[in-house]
Amino acid sequence: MKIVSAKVIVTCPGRNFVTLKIQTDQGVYGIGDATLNGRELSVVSYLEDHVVPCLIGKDPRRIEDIWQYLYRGAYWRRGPVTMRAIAAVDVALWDIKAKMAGMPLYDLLGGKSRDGVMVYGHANGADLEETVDAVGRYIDLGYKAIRAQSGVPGIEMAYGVGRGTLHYEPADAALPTETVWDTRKYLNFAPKLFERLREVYGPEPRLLHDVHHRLTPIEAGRLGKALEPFDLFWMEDATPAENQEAFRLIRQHTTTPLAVGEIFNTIWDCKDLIQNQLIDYIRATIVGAGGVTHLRRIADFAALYQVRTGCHGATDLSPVTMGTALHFDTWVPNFGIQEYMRHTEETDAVFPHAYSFADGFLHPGDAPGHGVDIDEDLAAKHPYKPAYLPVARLTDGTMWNW
Ligand code: KDG
Ligand code: MG
Repeated sequence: MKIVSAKVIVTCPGRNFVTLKIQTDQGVYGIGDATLNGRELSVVSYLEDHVVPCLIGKDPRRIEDIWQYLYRGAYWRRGPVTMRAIAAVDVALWDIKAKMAGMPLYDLLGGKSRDGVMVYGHANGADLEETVDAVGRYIDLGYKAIRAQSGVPGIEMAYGVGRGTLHYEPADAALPTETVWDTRKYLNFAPKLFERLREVYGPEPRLLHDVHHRLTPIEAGRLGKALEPFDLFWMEDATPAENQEAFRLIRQHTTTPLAVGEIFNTIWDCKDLIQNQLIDYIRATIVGAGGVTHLRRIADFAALYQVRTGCHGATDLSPVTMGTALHFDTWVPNFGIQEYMRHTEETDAVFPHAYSFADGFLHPGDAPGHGVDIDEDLAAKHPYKPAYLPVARLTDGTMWNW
């Protein structure tokens, strides 16, 4: 069996997506996601110029060998561009293998460990009361877990406040939007939001919050401690994680569970965090961390330390990543939760998929493979549009972490 072609498809049904379609000499094809929000074309070039030529003629059944070939063979290891390109190939190959086996991917991975994948949705509002109402709408939709983000008094464009109720798209302009950040105002406000949410909705809903890399370790420790009475499911990305040791300081000050890793590419980004038990949830996902082959390695390592998965699932992860993550989540023994930011109808139309939502859970469906396809004719009707993520500055103009 041989790979005969690998085509990179760029489409923008409301937002940009990069998709790889690998075709075999036996008529079976597989689909992988290679989207890197705000830097999409760098992965297109990496794939077209440097990966596709190496794939033609290879046996698509040798998933592990091809993964190692692309990872070790580049000599230049890791990084978001390389690892997304590897992920796209890997996912397309798992799709092909599962289709050939006539099995949904979760069966090939080892079978179902659960009946459904608990997801969390994104509730946000311009101010505290709007956010409280938004959380209520998610509860009405059946969600068991909800991430709450709110506008902060005195901060004009706080992270996580969207323009729609179900969709939130931060990559919003042809050049980066400049936002201003004020840590003191945020630290003063955030506990009030969760106090009010518990007052209104009681102890049952799982509540999550994303700090989006804005705090120093000691500030994060202080926030975690202040949030303890409100029983958060997790506090995410409390501080940047390039220095994994930074999380020790947060840990020393709070029992609020910690999640991190949506920007991690490999096991090396979280090795110390996991083996020193400095986190509770690892947020790496399929497209970001080298596909099923590598994410499985991260999850197995995390299981040794009782760290559970919490795959990133914002709208910039295409339905191909969402579908594949759901098969992974259905199998992985140390599953925690799955993020689910809904895609727009335009996006769903370009990527027909077998997964479905019911009562707070997603189900991957039983179609052979990962269950997600691409309608190439429709994709061609949505040409690429440059769109950047915002940047953040402190009130005195200093660059900060968005
Ligand atoms: O592309 C950036 C988004 O994926 C990110 O800002 C979303 O932090 C995010 C989350 O937790 O979903
Ligand atoms: Mg996040």
